[in-house]
Amino acid sequence: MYQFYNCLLFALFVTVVFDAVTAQIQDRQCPYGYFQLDSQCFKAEMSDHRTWYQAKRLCEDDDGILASPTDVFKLKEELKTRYGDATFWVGGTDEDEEGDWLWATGDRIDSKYWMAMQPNNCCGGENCALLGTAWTPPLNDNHCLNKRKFICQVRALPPTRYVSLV
Ligand SMILES: [Ca+2]
Ligand SMILES: [Ca+2]
Repeated sequence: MYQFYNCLLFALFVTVVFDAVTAQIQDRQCPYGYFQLDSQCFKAEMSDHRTWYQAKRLCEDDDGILASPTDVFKLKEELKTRYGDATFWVGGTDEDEEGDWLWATGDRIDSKYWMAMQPNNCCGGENCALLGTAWTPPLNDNHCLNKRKFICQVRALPPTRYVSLV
């Protein structure tokens, strides 16, 4: 009888640990430090101010891209909730052809995301997209060599279902 209870307790213990570990891994669809929006993962660099080019390279070093969200409004709201009013480099650029704005994914930037009177290619040329959480709509073109906060993006991974306890 004593052994039976020991077995039962052990089985219960294994079940609880297994569930806990599985739940943790299933929730973790984005790499550490990234938050999830739909099937995309984003990370805000709040203290590391960089030029657009440096930011792009740092995101690529992390196997990602400068943020090129499918829904800019949704990303803006999430960033505002998390960090308040701030501006960030995102992955849009018209460097290849003036006025032809593309995300890092190659998709065209929808004109509904630009602030009024933007993009204006001001002041000797602005070829990089800046997202402002206080702006509606949230995008403005800016000079690429300005040093700013930035947002990296990677793809969310499907949840891992198999967990080995040994
Ligand atoms: Ca431009
Ligand atoms: Ca501008």
